[in-house]
Amino acid sequence: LQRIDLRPSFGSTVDSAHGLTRAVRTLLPRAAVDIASAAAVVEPLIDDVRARGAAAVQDASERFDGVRPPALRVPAEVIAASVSALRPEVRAALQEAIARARVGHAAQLPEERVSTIAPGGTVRQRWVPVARVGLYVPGGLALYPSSVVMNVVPAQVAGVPGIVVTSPPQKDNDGWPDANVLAACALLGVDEVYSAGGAQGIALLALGSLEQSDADGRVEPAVEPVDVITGPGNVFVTAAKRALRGTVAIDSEAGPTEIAVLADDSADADFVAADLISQAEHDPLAAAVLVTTSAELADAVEIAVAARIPRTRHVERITAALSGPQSGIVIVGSIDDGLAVVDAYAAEHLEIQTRDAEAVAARVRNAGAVFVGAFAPVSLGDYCAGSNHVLPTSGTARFSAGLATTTFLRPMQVVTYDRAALAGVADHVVALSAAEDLPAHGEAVTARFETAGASA
Ligand code: HSO
Ligand code: ZN
Repeated sequence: LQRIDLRPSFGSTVDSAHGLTRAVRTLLPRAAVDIASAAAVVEPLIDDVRARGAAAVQDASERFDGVRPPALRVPAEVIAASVSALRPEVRAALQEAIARARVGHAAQLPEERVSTIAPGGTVRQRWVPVARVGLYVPGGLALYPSSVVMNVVPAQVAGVPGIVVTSPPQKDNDGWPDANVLAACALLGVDEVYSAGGAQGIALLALGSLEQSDADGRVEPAVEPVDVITGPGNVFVTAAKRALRGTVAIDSEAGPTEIAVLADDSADADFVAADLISQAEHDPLAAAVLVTTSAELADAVEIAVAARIPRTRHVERITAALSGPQSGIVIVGSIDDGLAVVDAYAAEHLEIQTRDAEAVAARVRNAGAVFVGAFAPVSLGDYCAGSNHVLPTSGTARFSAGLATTTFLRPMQVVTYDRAALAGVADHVVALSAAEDLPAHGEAVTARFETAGASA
């Protein structure tokens, strides 16, 4: 872990009003992925799915995944068999994760409110779920049943009636998606699952497919397009989501995982070390950042990290992530300066391990999610805290949020005015319509008060 001492520059060359965000981006640069060059590859694939539907998806699976799924839609028996094959402790853990996430996400449901604008005139604020969402579950390094939970639960709590999952066919599972992913779908009550990955899987969700029969005369049922697509994927998946945005809504693009820890000298160095390592485990490009007021803690954390790494499994990935330019230990002169640094960094996950941790956490502005105190590690949030683990990366926590029930809800205003309420504001509508040279707008109001057409 590189050491960055910001104490000398704070207040003289940088602070939160003068270049701190830019300085932090330069000192701890996040990895960038080149999506643009994948766009040329995915466009013809999308066009093919648009023209030929399921057959095009199946052809692309054969070409890119090396296996042609027996059918696009995973049969109910295959999904049921995956649940039976699930190890009992994993099944129990998934069920607990689902139950806790349901509680945590129920609190995100916005209230329906009615505002009385004038006597007899109201605006009702409704929150309407989208009809259909598609969740993409990757099949490679980031094959996480827990992510199925984190994507499906908020959609269910929002009241989305149609929830669909697609995931790449696996050669070693007879061309069906990974068995744990199928089992997670079953435990969540999702029964519409497709064996399709990559850009073709995204195109299938966004564009749908008409009923068709394959070369053996087997009928592939129609697939209704979805309204929202969520879930991470490789560069081709991301390029396809970008290309189809507008046809559907998409979630924000997930970069490598990040953890920042804001700690003072009261923090337990071994806890901090374990937490930095836990997220470094995801990816050699993962970022792990400690911001601390204590040089002694920084030393102790480095010793604890060095002691822990050889005792864990993914040594190479972790070593690469912690020694990369995206990771490091930042020394600051005060908790106030530390807060300025973590706000400028805008981490996906931020832990507060300080005295008065709750009071410090309450002052954080930019983070995907905040974990308060010594006993709320990020890995708790990854699985069983009741919070969501799909969170904004790459500094996008400055302006965006993690997956939530509101991702799947749209505010819809419902306007109800009676005759008297309209009469009370008619002159103003007429005046504005005249000012915009749109007199028919005003006439739509005055028509209601002309004696011939007027009703009581
Ligand atoms: N930390 C990851 C989520 C995850 N961790 C899934 C384990 N499984 C991104 O927030
Ligand atoms: Zn994780």
